[in-house]
Amino acid sequence: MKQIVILISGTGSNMAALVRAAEREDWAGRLDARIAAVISNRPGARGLQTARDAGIATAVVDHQAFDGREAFDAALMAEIDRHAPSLVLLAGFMRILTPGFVAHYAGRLINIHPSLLPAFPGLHTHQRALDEGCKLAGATVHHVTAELDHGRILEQAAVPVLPGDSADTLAARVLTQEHLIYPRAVADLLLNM
Ligand code: NHR
Ligand code: GAR
Repeated sequence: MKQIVILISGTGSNMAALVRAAEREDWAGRLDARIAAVISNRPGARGLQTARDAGIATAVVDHQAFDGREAFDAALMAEIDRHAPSLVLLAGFMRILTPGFVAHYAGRLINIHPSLLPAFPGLHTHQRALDEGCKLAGATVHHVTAELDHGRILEQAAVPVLPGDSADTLAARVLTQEHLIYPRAVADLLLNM
């Protein structure tokens, strides 16, 4: 059985969607792997409790306890590699990773980003889409490379921007689609590994 490690920083709703897909009995949409661990860089991340409730091992590697990105990434790598994962999935993970980290997981490091890449890499995507007057927004599942939010695209979903949207209402609409495309993209990847 292939192993997956998921990195989070907050709520972990995408992580929970991936866990549900791995628990599915029916073949359709099933994620054929075991979620070996959920790791957060924030000790207070709500997703840690969600993962524990699902019986999944959790760990915290607090970036604030390290002197610089290289040291943090080295500790994070050590924690991940205990599980010998086939895939490492960023799911609302909020720390930029060093080129060394990305190279170590080349081809097996995946992210979900809340915009229709290549539009709006980086942070505050929903407010930026509203400010530009975008009529469509969405999310992208992509390979992680050293250049932020620039790796090859695996899946995308678009949603309409509606009159009266705030960044929060738009984010919620995008998030419902994230929960569909992330498990699907990972399931497809696993079938071809
Ligand atoms: N690392 C690399 N090398 N490449 C990518 O494509 C990455 C990545 C790390 C995270 C997710 C991401 C996103 O989907 C991601 C993609 C955090 C920041 C950021 O600026 C930007 C993009 C993403 C995640 N983080 C600040 C930092 O200094 C901290 C912000 C905070 O803690 O709230 O690392 O958009
Ligand atoms: C999701 O919308 C995800 O795409 C986004 O944060 C949210 C996390 O929600 N990721 C980023 O903004 C990365 N910079 P979740 O914790 O409930 O999955």
